[in-house]
Amino acid sequence: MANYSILVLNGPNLNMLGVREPQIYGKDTLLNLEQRLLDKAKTLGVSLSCKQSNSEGELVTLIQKAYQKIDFILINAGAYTHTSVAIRDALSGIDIPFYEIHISNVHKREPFRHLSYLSDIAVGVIAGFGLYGYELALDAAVKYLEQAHK
Ligand code: CA2
Repeated sequence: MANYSILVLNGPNLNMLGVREPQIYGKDTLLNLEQRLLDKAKTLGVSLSCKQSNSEGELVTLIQKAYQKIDFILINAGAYTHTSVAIRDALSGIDIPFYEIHISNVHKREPFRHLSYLSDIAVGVIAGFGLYGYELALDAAVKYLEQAHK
């Protein structure tokens, strides 16, 4: 298998995982989640890097830097999902397949969370599986890449 590179990008406030609102986002910290994903990536034989930023511009820069370096992106853009044309443009400009991830089921929350600027250009969307959604997404990304490069 080729050594695929996968980038996990987390947006604003996700650095607060495990610190506040455990009833919505769970008790696990971002650091724990990233470590679990790194371990899983090792088992799957892929390279993984994890980044988080609270800033829209920095997320755009991180997406741009992935150009021609990263094979797949797993992104939870947090609240920017519902507002950011800039993140959408960055993702559509680099031609890297991505999954949109949400910890909560955004569709059973406030109506403003039902709109996503990313869903229609994503390969897939995962929402409502808690932090396990990232692991599902990592498995699915590897399957996607294997299939695409057959
Ligand atoms: O469900 C998700 O993953 C969201 O992307 C999370 C965003 C929210 O704005 C989206 O509508 C859905 C919010 C992230 C906030 O993360 C926190 C984590 C722990 C404590 C406080 C905030």
